[in-house]
Amino acid sequence: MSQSVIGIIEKGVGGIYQVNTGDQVIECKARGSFRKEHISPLPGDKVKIAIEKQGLSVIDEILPRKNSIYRPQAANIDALLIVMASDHPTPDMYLLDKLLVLAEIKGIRPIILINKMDLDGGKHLAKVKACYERIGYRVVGISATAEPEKSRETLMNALSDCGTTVLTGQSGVGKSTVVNLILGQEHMLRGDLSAKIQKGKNTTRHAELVMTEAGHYIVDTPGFTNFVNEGVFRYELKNYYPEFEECSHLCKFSDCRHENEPECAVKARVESGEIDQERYQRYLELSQSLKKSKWSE
Ligand SMILES: Nc1nc2c(ncn2[C@@H]2O[C@H](COP(=O)(O)OP(=O)(O)OP(=O)(O)O)[C@@H](O)[C@H]2O)c(=O)[nH]1
Ligand SMILES: [Mg+2]
Ligand SMILES: [Zn+2]
Repeated sequence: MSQSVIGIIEKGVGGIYQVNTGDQVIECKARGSFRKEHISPLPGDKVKIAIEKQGLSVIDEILPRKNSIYRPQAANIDALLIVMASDHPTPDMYLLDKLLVLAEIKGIRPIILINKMDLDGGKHLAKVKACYERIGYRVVGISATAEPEKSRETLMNALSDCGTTVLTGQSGVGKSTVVNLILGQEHMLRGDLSAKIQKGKNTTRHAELVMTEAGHYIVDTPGFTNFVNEGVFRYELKNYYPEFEECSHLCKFSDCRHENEPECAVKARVESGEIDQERYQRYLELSQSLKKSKWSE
């Protein structure tokens, strides 16, 4: 007889899943029929497993998911920590807006983290705050390497009420530095070691949940260049901009896309400066790019 328990998948590589049941981490394989049903367990999934005394334990059931994302592949995400550098690399505001849309679609709370403040004395942070705090987003600034202690404290505060948090953003902005700062020296050493072992292997799609001191999970993601617009249709893109939602009921047409329509309240606010012009321009650009994609309706 096997014993049945509930746990959370922390990692899955090559069909072997590490499931944390609260008092131990158990290696499991997935029940054979998942494949036929085109379901694959993801890190972050809450699962029911059958513990086997001999051989691998088995994931029998995946409990309902709150959400799931594609890059990294993970489920039940509470917060998306969107990391940007003040400089090096040059901030990609278009990517920031796309990631905010992704968070809105998936029902994940976004937090914008500006790192490397030591490089510009906080100028970029001030610019991002001016645009994004006004529309309801949380923006925090740190210098992970220049002021590690202060930065750690800021991060701990920002993440104190977040459950599972995924870090995302361009390559080189400091995501892994931030993860190491949160987790401390021990993880860093382990991380370096496994990075050496993994060298040459493609590990980008394998998310790993790592538990913090506070008992939350944190997930690092290697930087990426091509972004996947997950499930956003062009006609609904506008719904994911909080500043548009505030006034879209004043547009002449109820299905106004705020592009070329007459008597558009959003455009009026862009002209008066109440809505950030540059972010609006990026919205138009994103809408155009969706026209060419499979999400073109
Ligand atoms: N000046 C400065 N450099 C920093 C800061 N934080 C991180 N860095 C440096 O930025 C570089 C990139 O940091 P990583 O943590 O590897 O960046 P990443 O986002 O994980 O990059 P990918 O894994 O490629 O996506 C490293 O050389 C860090 O030492 C900071 O606050 N200030
Ligand atoms: Mg990294
Ligand atoms: Zn409009």
